[in-house]
Amino acid sequence: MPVTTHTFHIEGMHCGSCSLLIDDALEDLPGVRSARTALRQARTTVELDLSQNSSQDVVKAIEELGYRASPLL
Ligand SMILES: [Cu+2]
Repeated sequence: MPVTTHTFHIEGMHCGSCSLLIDDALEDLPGVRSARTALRQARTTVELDLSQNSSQDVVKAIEELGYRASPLL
């Protein structure tokens, strides 16, 4: 399955460490090719192979770190 780009809104980030923490956690997920988290925009953009993972798994991984996440269309 091709890699597609997904964007998520994130609530609860306070500093650059928050966005780096999220980048690292998402890049450890199977199927995630890259993650770019933007503190100021309160969002993350993930390149995801949907044959290996779903956008719901990305939300779950972010929420396990203590942030709130929701997919943006
Ligand atoms: Cu922080």
